[in-house]
Amino acid sequence: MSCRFRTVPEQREENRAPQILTLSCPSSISLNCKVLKGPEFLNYSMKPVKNMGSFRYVINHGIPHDILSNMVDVGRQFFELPFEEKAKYMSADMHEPVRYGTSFNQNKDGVFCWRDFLKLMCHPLSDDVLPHWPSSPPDFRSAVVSHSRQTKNLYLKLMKAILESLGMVGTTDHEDEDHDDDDDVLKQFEDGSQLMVINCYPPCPEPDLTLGMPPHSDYGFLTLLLQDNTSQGLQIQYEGKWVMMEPLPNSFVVNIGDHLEIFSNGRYKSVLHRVLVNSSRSRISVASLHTLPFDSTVRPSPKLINEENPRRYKDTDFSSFLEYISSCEPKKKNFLESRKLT
Ligand SMILES: O=C(O)CCC(=O)C(=O)O
Repeated sequence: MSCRFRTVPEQREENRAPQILTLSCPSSISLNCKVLKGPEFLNYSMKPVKNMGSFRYVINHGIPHDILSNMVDVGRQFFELPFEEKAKYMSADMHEPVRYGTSFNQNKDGVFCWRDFLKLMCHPLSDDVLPHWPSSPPDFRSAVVSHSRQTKNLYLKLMKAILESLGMVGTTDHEDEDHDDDDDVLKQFEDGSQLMVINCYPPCPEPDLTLGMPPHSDYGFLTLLLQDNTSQGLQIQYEGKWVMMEPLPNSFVVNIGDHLEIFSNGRYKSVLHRVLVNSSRSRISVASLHTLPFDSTVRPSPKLINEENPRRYKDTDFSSFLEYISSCEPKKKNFLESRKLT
């Protein structure tokens, strides 16, 4: 076991067996079949808001398989390093661009979760940050840089389609139309921030008594989550039940985050999710979290506010989020709740 803080709690916080519903046919978007050309994606992307709970996989995304498998491999190798080597990256300061830690929020969690993590700021990636990334295993940095570039591109494609579905940029079906304003909208996403979180859930002797991560939603616009192919763990809440998100080969789970819910004035809903652990093998996942530049204000787009749809959320930014999670134990969607206008 990699981290020194671990003991299994006497009972899981939600003291009951999880309700598990496994989807045999997950909702997914194939980027191969012109789904990103406006209307088809519009149907797909609005569907979750109406009746699916806002979750899906992305398959056929075009990212080479070896980039994904290298990413999982270097992540696993990092967590297999001696504790003293990993401990070099430990910090209680949430602002550190590279941070190794345990649990969900080790400064505040009353009961620790069965998880170790490494967080890396990937965009902007200034020259002074990269030398602080782990240099072991030897191909760690190159694998993470390749993965982060590819996931950033995929995120931008998905965001463009989501903006089309919200009527905020023109659809790619009408190439002859003037799309100058669209470039300004898209630019803020291109310049946006990206954080990579590599998670390791070691085998747990009493998996029914703990969680890898408690129920939470992510702060950003979208999270692209890569799961290793060997074991399941991620569950998403759908109609009050926990749905197991099976690891599909070469896929990403796309989780809608709080910032997209706020920006879309509630048309997209952020996804509550949690992670179960198991007793037989460690599980690796790699979450790539994307939002606007760190110093930007996130607010409901004025284009989506009118008499019928009044503004539903307050302004927010990344530093208020960090302040919030530094000052209290994060629970479920409590940060998002704090941004809601009553
Ligand atoms: O490990 C997983 O499957 C999910 C990780 C996650 O929820 C996160 O990093 O925010």
